[in-house]
Amino acid sequence: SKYRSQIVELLHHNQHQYLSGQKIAEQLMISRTAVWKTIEQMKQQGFIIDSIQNKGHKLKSYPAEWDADIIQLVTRQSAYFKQQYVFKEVTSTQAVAKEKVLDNDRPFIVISEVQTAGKGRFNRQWDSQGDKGLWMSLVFSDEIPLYKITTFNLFISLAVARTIRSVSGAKAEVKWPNDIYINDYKCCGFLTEISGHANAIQQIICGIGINLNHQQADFPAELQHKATSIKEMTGETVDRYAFLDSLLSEIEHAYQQFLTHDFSDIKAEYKMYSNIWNRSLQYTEGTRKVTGQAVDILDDGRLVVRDEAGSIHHFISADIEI
Ligand code: BTX
Repeated sequence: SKYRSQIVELLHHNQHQYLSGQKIAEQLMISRTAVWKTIEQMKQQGFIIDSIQNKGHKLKSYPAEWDADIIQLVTRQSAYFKQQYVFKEVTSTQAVAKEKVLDNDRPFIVISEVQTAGKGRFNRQWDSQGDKGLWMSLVFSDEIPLYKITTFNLFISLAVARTIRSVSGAKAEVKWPNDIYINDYKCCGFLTEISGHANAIQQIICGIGINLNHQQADFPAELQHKATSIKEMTGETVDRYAFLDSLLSEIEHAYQQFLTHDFSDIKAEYKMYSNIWNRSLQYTEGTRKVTGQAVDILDDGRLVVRDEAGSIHHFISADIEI
């Protein structure tokens, strides 16, 4: 129904009270039958709406699947992202975003319920089942000098960790350069790709996968011992729309910081959120393998590791075995 998004909005903003069909009809200047039909249809789509005769309708909960109208209400608050594409199923939101970048030079968001071929770094697979997590690609569109890009992931990962902590209370930690862990289990990964020319970056396409409401048994066997979700760690179901809302505002804030500040300005906080200090870990970058302890992060984002023999190594984006 073409009134759906308006009715969703009215119910969304009046969740503490019943709205009569008459009132909705008057506000939208449509018939009461149209209101009733739309609400019936929404119920079939998974909205829980309490409808009481002579009182009206009250929204109790949202559909388990991502709903484009609600996402639009959330993203409308965004000062930066002005467009969003919501899908039930795609191969990968990152692939879709890269296609859309070709004829869209404004910032936008791609979200999908399911990804049939979710990608990690180096073409690894990202497990992205429906109704469990947030699988999203964000396209940032500004001219950015090349030298800055090595710190982008650090700003964004801090934003994701802050969001998880504030929404759920779980002690999310960043694993340099682009994962989020809770209690040494991975709950989020992201993947940053860029387009531009020799002097500047024009678009950043950042794919983020966050495990929200999986139970441990939902993960495939090979992830059982390394993956987790926020719900698994806190015992509480994450409201995906509230999470998305907070995440977008943290990310926008972090992105503005990234544009106007240096990594050195957030380095102390980043280091406090980081889970790699004071432990011996294995670092792999290309064919280079080093076992040692991380000792610092440089202002350009590179990680400094001291190996067991005492030699110092610098990494730009190593894989770290936890
Ligand atoms: P990564 O290469 O650091 O991590 C991939 C590795 O993480 C896999 O090899 C596997 O061991 C493990 N893994 C796979 N799925 C999960 C999961 N759901 N939870 C925890 N661990 C897992 C990290 O790559 C970047 C991932 C980005 C995913 C987003 S989702 C939206 C966007 N679209 C897309 O195709 N990718 C990005």
